[in-house]
Amino acid sequence: MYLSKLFIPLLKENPSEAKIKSHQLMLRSGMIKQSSTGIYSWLPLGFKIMKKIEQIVREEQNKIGAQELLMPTIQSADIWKESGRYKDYGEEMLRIKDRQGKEMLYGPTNEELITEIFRASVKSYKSLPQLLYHIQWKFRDELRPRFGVMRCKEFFMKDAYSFDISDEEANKSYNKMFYAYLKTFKRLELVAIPMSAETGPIGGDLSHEFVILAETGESKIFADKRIFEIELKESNNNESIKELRKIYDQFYAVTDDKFKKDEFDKKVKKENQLITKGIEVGHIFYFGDKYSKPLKCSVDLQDGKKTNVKMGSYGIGVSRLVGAIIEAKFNNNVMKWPESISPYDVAIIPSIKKNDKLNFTKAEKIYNFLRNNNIDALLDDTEEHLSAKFKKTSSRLR
Ligand code: 5CA
Repeated sequence: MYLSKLFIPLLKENPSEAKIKSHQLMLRSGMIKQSSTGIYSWLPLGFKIMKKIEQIVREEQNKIGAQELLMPTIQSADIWKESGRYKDYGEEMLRIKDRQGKEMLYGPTNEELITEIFRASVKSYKSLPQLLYHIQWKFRDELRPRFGVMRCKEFFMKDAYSFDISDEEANKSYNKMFYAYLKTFKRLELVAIPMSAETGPIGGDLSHEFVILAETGESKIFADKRIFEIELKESNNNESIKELRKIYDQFYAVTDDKFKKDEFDKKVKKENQLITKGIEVGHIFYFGDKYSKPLKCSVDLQDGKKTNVKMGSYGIGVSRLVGAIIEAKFNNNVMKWPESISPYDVAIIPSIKKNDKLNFTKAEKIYNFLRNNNIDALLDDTEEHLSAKFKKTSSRLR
């Protein structure tokens, strides 16, 4: 891409509504544009980064055998009535009617829809375990959308769902996801700590929030510092992944809704206590038959009996991650992108004088060579002074 052609509507000032760095920088560098409260358009630069994050998330899901599909954003209210959540979800759900007056909604999550898909075809234990996921827009009519893409109404989420025949088998699926999450965040150069958390409207009694440390985070966290030192070892089978989860579970790490001071003081020595703030970038849940029971999603077992499938769901905030990575890594008003998701691989910044095109021609040669070798390059073809160009282009690249 030639810098002069890049569609990148820069803002000179910080918009007054932007209170945190990531929101300010994303607006100012033309990554996003607010369309209405809590709803954003993703402009080329922001979109490119989000797509790279999405791809890393996808690759790590595929590695543990999860299969990608795509469910629609608009869902029928009927299945939500079957599960009982149509009423429970309250005002956060955007409800709509089609021209026939049929009740529809913009999906805030997909437990019901995936269960409906699953129950329609899977009848035997032989088809289990199964892991399915999609990466799709969600809508939640948040009471107080804020901090740009961090808490907005329309956001891009990876949500996966596991189906097993027993709690024991389901625990293996849960652990696999736990591991895939650690790997995903590591590739994004983030230290995301799994923390015991409340399950809220998703339900169940086992859940971990993956939280990265950031002053501007909305989650208050209480942890044993030593959890940050755990080394992520390659784990290729159920046993080694189970061991890894055990290591994490040894250390106290909870969000404020699960925090109990007595327990914290008892389990964690004063010098290891860490009380700080973080951003929730992922959340995994195990809820057994919470959805399969009301939605009558069962399979035949070997002995002829039937059982409701045991399910879990696993979310990653793909669009939130763009803001979260900025929050975790920015320095002096400059966004710092991990190499794995930087918008361009290489920036070519030649010194170009008005009547001397030699440098530019050389730079273009390199640019074309890189492009022909599938290396995404940005060529600064503007005639500004070299030092100004370095500052501008390299901050965009990083
Ligand atoms: N069904 C489950 C798992 S698939 C679920 O919806 N979990 S969740 O509610 O915790 O959302 C998953 C992730 O989406 C969160 O960890 C967070 O990173 C992201 N997320 C949730 N709400 C928002 C929001 N309003 N704006 C941006 N990202 C959000």
